[in-house]
Amino acid sequence: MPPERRRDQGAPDPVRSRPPSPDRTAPDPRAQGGEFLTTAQGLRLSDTDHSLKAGDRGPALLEDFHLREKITHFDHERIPERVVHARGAAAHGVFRAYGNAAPVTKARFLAEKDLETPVFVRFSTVLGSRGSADTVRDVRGFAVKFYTPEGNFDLVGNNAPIFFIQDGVKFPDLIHAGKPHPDREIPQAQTAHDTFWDFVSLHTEATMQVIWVMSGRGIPRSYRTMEGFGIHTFRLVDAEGRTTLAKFHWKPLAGVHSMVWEEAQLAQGADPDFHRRDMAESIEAGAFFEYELGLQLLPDRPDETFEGIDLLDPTKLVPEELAPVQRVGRLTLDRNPTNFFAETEQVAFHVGNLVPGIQVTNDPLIAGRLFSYLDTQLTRLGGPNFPQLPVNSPHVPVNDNLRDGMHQMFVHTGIAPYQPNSLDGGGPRTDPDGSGYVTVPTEVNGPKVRQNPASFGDHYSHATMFWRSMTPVEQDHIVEAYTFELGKCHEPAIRERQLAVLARIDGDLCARVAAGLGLPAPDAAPTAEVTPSPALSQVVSTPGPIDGRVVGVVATDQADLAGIDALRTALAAEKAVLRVVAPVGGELRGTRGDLPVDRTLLTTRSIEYDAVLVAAGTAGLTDPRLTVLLQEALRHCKPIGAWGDGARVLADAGIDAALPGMLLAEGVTDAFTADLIAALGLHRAWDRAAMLRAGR
Ligand code: HDE
Repeated sequence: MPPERRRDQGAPDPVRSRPPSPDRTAPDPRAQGGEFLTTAQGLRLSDTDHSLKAGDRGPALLEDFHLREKITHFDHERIPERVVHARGAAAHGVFRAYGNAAPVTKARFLAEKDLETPVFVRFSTVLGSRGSADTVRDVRGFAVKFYTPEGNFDLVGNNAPIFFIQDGVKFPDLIHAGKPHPDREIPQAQTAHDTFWDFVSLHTEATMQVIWVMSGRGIPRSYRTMEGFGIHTFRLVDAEGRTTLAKFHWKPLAGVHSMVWEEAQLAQGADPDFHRRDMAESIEAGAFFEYELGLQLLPDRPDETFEGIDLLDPTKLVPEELAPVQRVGRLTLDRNPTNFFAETEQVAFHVGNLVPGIQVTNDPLIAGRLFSYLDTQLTRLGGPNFPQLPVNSPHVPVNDNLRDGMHQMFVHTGIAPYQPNSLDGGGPRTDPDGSGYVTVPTEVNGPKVRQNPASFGDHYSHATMFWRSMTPVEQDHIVEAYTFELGKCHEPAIRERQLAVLARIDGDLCARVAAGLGLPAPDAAPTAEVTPSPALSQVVSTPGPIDGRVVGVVATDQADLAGIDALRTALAAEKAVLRVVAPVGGELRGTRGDLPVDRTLLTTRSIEYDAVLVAAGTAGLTDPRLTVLLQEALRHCKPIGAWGDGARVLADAGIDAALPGMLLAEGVTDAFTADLIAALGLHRAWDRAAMLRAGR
């Protein structure tokens, strides 16, 4: 027990604006309240629109404490954005353990069946500033804070199982190369520029992470359709102290799906908040984001390798075919933050936030991170007391001997914030034998050196495995991405050097990129013998769920509004959304009721839809913007369809109805709806891509 306050001591009364309530929709007691506008000191204001002046045409007076407080606070509203992962969006949720992880870890949030742990998850891009676009080609952060009964555990991961560097000391080099050029501060939020490719073509341990970002994984369709990874190998500890090495995975229940590059680029302009909006609107509509947490379990052997893969090398993954991902719990994101700044901006993740049963390994990348995350918050959040912010506070009692500092919220009692003490009853005490965190002893020895193990020298074999695990359409996307990015580099030497790197991955990949750049392909370099890992491919052959998918239906006043209504109901049952697109806003006035227009041809763009349909009754509607919308949907391999005479609109826009992924029917029948849902469940009609390229 913490020491009592002495009789002669007082502390500020913990006055709240509102009484606490267990009801989630009730006002947050930490929020401000009261009917009247006040100063920060609680003084009611009678006017906030005029400064205090000497006469109505006279000078403003320094005496105006309200003016000075209001402007001073405003001047300090911004805090430094994150140096990386500045652009992000977050949600609250809950993690429910299946309990099957108990044999390998004593961490309660994993081991106790059906235990529900509150979580806060922040998704992000890495390179862009806070105001940059969501759909840039980049790695995505996938940071999860579990408010467990044993304190906070943070799984600060990415949507990739590997990283660019093997050692934390290289992180500033990587980020300096990826960020905008220091002289003109361009380009924003992208890697398609000289300094990035200069660095990665020289620093070839990045090769696997680079090919991963050049694939569809670099441009996810939604945060709900991407995997997450802890990347590093962790050491799990069971109740008896036995250890198992493990890699953490998040498996999205909605499947793994991406945009195509042209679509991602268009979205950067048409809706820079694309992913953020998708998550907020879906959660608001009850189409929650869901993932399963998976573990790859690997024996904890002295050499820390598995099937020849060095588990301390964060540029290597363990193929799922060799070590299956065992699902140990489900994450549901079901609540939007109340205030972006207080929660999403102020959340502070840290890879060192661990709980009993989970330890780090000697991966040299995590070593750098263990230092960095605490350190960066001192600048970003202005002092060492950021764990006291509501979003960062653990949901268990805290009794540390940390004292004072900027923005101290605790009013500590006692006089002996040190151990050992006798003056505060000896407490707070450590708990070495009970539930306290104990590091399992592991052997370490060796000379003090600045060097890597020899196995870290293999920079290409996993990139080769990745390339050879892709389907042809995924390979096309990778070729296109490298060709785009290198095509934006001005220094010929950089393009040539990167082609030499590609030659080490695969001769065909290299030749195709070289052809696109108009450069000779370097001589084929010997590539590794690899076994492909089909689990790395995203293309599915059976339809998955369509939660959160958006269907645009083009309509006019004469359209079959009843058919649109029926379709909307069928899609809503699958937690998908229908949006009516019309030439002008307002409502469509049909003979049997009205239908609100969600978007006009002026306010929409194809990127908003996973499928586009044209309703019956719209024949004759031609508009260049509609042609662009349909042609883009066509190029991006989205399902396109029409019922009734809507088919004529497709024909007028030059859409070949015989291509794959086309849905035509006389009316909105059950079969038409089922075909649409199945087509959305396959994500894209990828077969169309090759036919379009072949000139059809
Ligand atoms: Fe981070 N990283 N990182 N990182 N990282 C930060 O922490 C850093 C790395 C990741 O939504 C910063 O609070 C170093 C790998 C995510 O708030 C900073 C190194 C992985 C987020 C930092 C790495 C990540 C960050 C910036 C090399 C995937 C966003 C602001 C040793 C496993 C968390 C902050 C959020 C954020 C440093 C490498 C993921 C500066 C030094 C590998 C998801 O501390």
